[in-house]
Amino acid sequence: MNRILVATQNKGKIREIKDILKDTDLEILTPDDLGMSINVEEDGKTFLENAVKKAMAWREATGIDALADDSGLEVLSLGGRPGVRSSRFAGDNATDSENVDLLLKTMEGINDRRARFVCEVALALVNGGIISARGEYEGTILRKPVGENGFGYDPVFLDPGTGKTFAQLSREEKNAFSHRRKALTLIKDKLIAEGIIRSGTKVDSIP
Ligand code: ITT
Repeated sequence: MNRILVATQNKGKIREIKDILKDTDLEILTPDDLGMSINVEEDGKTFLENAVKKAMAWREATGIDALADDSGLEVLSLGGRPGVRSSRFAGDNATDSENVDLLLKTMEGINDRRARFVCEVALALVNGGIISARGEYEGTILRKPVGENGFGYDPVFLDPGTGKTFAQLSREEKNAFSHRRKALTLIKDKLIAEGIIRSGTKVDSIP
């Protein structure tokens, strides 16, 4: 295995995943590189179901090992919402800022601001195998957006470790410990353990 398709149409995710996997010997392709776009209905009840569904759909469409990421924000006081609906919280074609605005409005008057990002990554191999891994990262939700970097809910997600929102961190800083970093590091470990990528490929440990 020397090339994989990063099966997402979210440019923010592509930038982060490429950055996190850059220390491996994998050649990374994107849907844009193939001039392809497919619509996969994300009707799963869990991040894992949706990640597997997306990875399998892209593997079938391209014949290439496909890695999909299904992720989102779970707010404790909202019973885990927006959860699997994170990208569509404010409607099917909602922008990041519309989703953030609705989240802040929904949380007006709520003092328990605890939340976590969840990232479930699934790799659908052409040989039929599926490998998956999950990463989580806990923080709190601010009352207004701060910072310009990242994507999605990053401007309102305060990292307790650095005291900054994810949108105030550089991509390298966020990628050093994020939910996505944790999930992808576990995937890399599994691929090496199963002999799917060459040993000697650099594997970073989870901080
Ligand atoms: P693909 O299905 O093509 O991968 P998508 O954006 O629709 O793209 P998801 O269904 O997994 O992907 O939705 C993920 C949403 O969760 C994303 O649009 C953000 O709103 C939010 N999200 C996930 N990871 C995030 C992160 O690291 N920082 C901020 N928001 C994030």
